[in-house]
Order: sequence, then structure tokens, then C-alpha cells
Amino acid sequence: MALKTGLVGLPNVGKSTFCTVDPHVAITEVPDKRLDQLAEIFGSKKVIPTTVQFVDIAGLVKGASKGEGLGNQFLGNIMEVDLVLHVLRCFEDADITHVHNEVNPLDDFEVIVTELMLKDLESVVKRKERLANFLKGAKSKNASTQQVKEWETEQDLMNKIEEALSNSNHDQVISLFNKLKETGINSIPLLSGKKFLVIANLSEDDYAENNYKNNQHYQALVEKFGQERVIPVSAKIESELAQMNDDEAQEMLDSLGITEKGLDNIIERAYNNLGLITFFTCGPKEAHAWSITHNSKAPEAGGEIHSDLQRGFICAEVYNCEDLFQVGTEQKLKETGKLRTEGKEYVIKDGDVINIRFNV
Ligand SMILES: Nc1nc2c(ncn2[C@@H]2O[C@H](COP(=O)(O)OP(=O)(O)OP(=O)(O)O)[C@@H](O)[C@H]2O)c(=O)[nH]1
Ligand SMILES: [Mg+2]
Repeated sequence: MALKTGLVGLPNVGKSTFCTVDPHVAITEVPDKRLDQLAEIFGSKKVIPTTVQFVDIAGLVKGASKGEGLGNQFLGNIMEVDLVLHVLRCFEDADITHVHNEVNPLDDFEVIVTELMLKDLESVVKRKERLANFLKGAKSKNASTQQVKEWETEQDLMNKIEEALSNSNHDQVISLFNKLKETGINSIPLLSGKKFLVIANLSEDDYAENNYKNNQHYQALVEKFGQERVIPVSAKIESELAQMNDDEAQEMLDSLGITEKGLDNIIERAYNNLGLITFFTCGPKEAHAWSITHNSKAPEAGGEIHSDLQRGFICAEVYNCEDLFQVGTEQKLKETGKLRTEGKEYVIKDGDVINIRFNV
């Protein structure tokens, strides 16, 4: 899956500044040194990394769930993403208007999440009505016991989600929504049920030399969401870095005392948060990286490449790229048994290089 993220936040917090490549969607290649190393070993003509899409969603305002500021349309855009990136303004700048006249990222977050939850509440109420109707007509329509059971399970979870939404209990909404997804029941999507990370947009000065650690807004965010969830960036610096080649970018990072690009940091955490891992397919034509969720089996990996590979899956020849880097050739891997054949129950590991045999 090519990961799709959405930048969400109040107006003027720095979403578009961060997402410079195109006014609406920026597609970023996921940096992976292993892929370059593999391409070198195989002499691959083409190198195809995985990508992350950043969708720049227009600023939301209070009342968005009631259609304020084209809110309905913008909220719809959030539906389509795998991961929400809440962009929160942590920089002071008298020239850039803050819609609430004060920099307060925690309050800003509440405003946005409240709109998401209000919208979800509407959807949940509608869904509950439909479920009640389904259940009422179940007998006359001869619905299967299995089907009735699913509707009841969903109804039960919808009741709980409705309560969590009414209590503005965001964490509970997320956990209940995950439960619903785990049942495999095909229900409605929820905006506030999506996984999210928090992007703290800091001033250039605060970002350089890791000064952000002393920024009170950043500290407040870490206290609320935990270090893992909060990613410090300077949208301004990122937008400049995006226009540079690798050498220029490195020079700028060095001069500012920055050890890691905010963008790389976001990608890495997004992968971790969604439980994504990378596997590779390699040959003289191309070295190709693919992402897949943790715990996926070999046929699903095949499905990422082409549906035929999943449908007609026979077996997979597999080894880990780290083993190849140690010995240098596939021949040596065969001799030591590190290159082996696996069946349809094999769970793909991060860094696996696979070759799928199939028949359709
Ligand atoms: N001083 C300062 N200004 C910034 C920073 N990040 C963004 N800005 C400025 O803030 C203004 C708004 O930034 P945008 O990126 O357009 O904001 P947005 O979140 O896309 O806003 P909407 O599209 O209206 O929702 C621009 O003038 C940016 O140059 C920053 O880190 N420091
Ligand atoms: Mg914008």
C-alpha cells in the first residue's frame, strides 16, 4: 500500500508551507539505504522506492461539521487518508494571523477534534437508524443468523461509540473503532477514529540546535500525547529543504545543527504508527521497495505486487537483505540455506527480498 496521509489543522498553521511540491498533494519517496544497496548488487536499471502521499487539506474552522468554511467538503478529504497528521502551530509571529488570536496548540487540537467528532456523531446516529431498520426487517427478509449477529455486534459498538463521542472521549473512540475494524464487519468510516500523529510546527530558531525542547507549546504537546506521537518540524525549513539537492540540504542541516529532516522523521513514525514494514523485489531491471502491514503473509505480499501473484500463489523464494549484504551474492545464500522456499503461511519480515512463484 502506498501510504496516504492528510495534513489537518486550523488555517494558517503551516500545512501548505510544509506540503510545497504541489498545492494539494505531495508525493515523497521513502528513503531506504537498503534499496540502494540492493540496486547496486543486482545492477538494477531502475530503483523504485515506496512513497508517502501528503494531502494538504484546507484549514478547518469551528463549525466545520455544520458546513462552516466549506467544512463538509474538507472533512470528506480526511475520510480517504490512512493517517491524520495534525499540524499544530507552535511558532509566534505577529504578522501571521492566528484564527483565535493566540498560539495555543492544545486548544487548537481540541477545536479540530471536536469538529471531527461532531461530524462522526451525525454519521453514527444515521448508521444506528439503518441498523435498527435492518434488524426490524431481518425476519421478513430471511436474513441469515450470521448476518443478524453482525448487525447486533455493530449496533452494540455503535452505541458505545456514540457515548464516547458524546463524552468527547477521543481515545475511547479510537479504541472502539479499532475493535469494530477487528471484527471484520463492514461498517462506516469515522474521522475521529483514524490513527494520528501530531506535527509541532516551530519557528526556525526554535527548531535549530534542538531548541524546541525548551518551547513551552512543544512541551505541552509532549505531555499530552507522549514523545512518540509528537514530531517537531519547522515547515519553513522543510519547504526550503524540499527545493534543494541532497548535498545542499545536508549543508543546511549541518549549519542549523539539525540531525534529522522533519520529513524523514514523519515518514519513519508514520510507518511505525501504522505497523508498516518494507520488503523488496530485485532484479537487473529494477529494485523495488514495497510496504505492507506487519504480520502479512507471503500471498498478501504477492497481492501488493499484482493480484495474479496472490491468486495463483505457489511459493516464495525468500531471504533477508541483511544476509545478502553480509555475503554479497544469492549463490552464497543458497549454499548456507539462507535463501529458502516458503509457503503461503510464511509471515513477511522487514527487509525480506522475495521472488514469488505463481500460476494462473
Ligand atoms: N514565522 C513563521 N511563519 C510560518 C511558519 N510556517 C508557516 N508560516 C507562515 O504562515 C502562513 C500560513 O502558512 P500556510 O502553510 O499557508 O498555512 P495553512 O496551514 O496551509 O493554512 P490554510 O491553507 O489557510 O489552512 C504563511 O505565510 C507561512 O509562510 C513558521 O514556521 N514560521
Ligand atoms: Mg493551506
